Amino acid sequence: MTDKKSGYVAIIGRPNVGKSTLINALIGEKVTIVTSKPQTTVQNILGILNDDDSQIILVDTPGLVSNKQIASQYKTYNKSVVDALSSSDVIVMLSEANKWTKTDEYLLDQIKAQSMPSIHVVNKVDRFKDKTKILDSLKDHSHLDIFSDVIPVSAKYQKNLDALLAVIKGHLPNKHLDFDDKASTDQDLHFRISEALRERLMENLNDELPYKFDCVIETLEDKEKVFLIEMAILVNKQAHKKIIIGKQGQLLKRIGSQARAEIEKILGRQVYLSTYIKVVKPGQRK
Ligand SMILES: Nc1nc2c(ncn2[C@@H]2O[C@H](COP(=O)(O)OP(=O)(O)OP(=O)(O)O)[C@@H](O)[C@H]2O)c(=O)[nH]1
Ligand SMILES: [Mg+2]
Repeated sequence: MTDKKSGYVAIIGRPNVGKSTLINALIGEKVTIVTSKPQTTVQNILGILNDDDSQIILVDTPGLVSNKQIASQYKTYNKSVVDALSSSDVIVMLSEANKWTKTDEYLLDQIKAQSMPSIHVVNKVDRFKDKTKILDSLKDHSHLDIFSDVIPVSAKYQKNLDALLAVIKGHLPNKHLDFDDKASTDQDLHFRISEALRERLMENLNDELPYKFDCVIETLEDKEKVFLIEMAILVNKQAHKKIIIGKQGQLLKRIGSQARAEIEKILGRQVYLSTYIKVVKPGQRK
């Protein structure tokens, strides 16, 4: 295989700024889940973008949280971000248009500690009519000097993404490819399927519940024309089971049919999905 421009690009930012949306938009395929709730991504996920002269490996990371008294769960999230930073060729820091927080400051400190090229992407510009004001407001931040470029985009509406790709490519070295040039992600199908169900559960549940379950594939049978899939949703409490099932089973039915549609897109085939809920003590979860 001949050398191409290739390398790892860590996409980092606060929870909910649109990191996963950006990766899916750049790749043109949904490789990582997106919800309206913070802390959707819980581990690093690779999205791989191949074209004639490059292989860009985008590293989706959990949203970074800066609070010192963070729960142990968030510590592992932050560790994933640090891992991604230290093993990347380029850093892309995502922030939200017209919103700069203490966590963004904290992220800057993390980036300053690294020596690789970094790009600041300002996302969700579609929310504001006057685009010039967005960049003007950033000029107040002296941090701008650590970035090679500042690029306003809308990941959701796919605006200005070509400009971002051109800048990323400009920073990548020539090397042998780490992945097949047809690959779009490093995740196996089982993981992607369980993530699809987790996404639909998170989006449909309120309050604390979006974070209190696991999704497990019990069976997956390839019947040539269709896939038969049975999945378990593991919860700690009977009360959570009741909420997820909903009145007359309506909520679970809706989640199941949304998840089925997502899984059909991943597998490219018709899917029969059945889901059930299992109450297990936390220690008994796999
Ligand atoms: N208006 C607008 N909304 C966006 C844009 N990009 C992402 N969103 C929305 O922002 C929310 C969070 O998007 P995600 O891609 O899950 O954000 P994330 O940074 O990966 O979040 P975590 O994984 O929780 O850290 C979703 O509701 C997206 O639809 C954008 O460009 N414009
Ligand atoms: Mg995410």
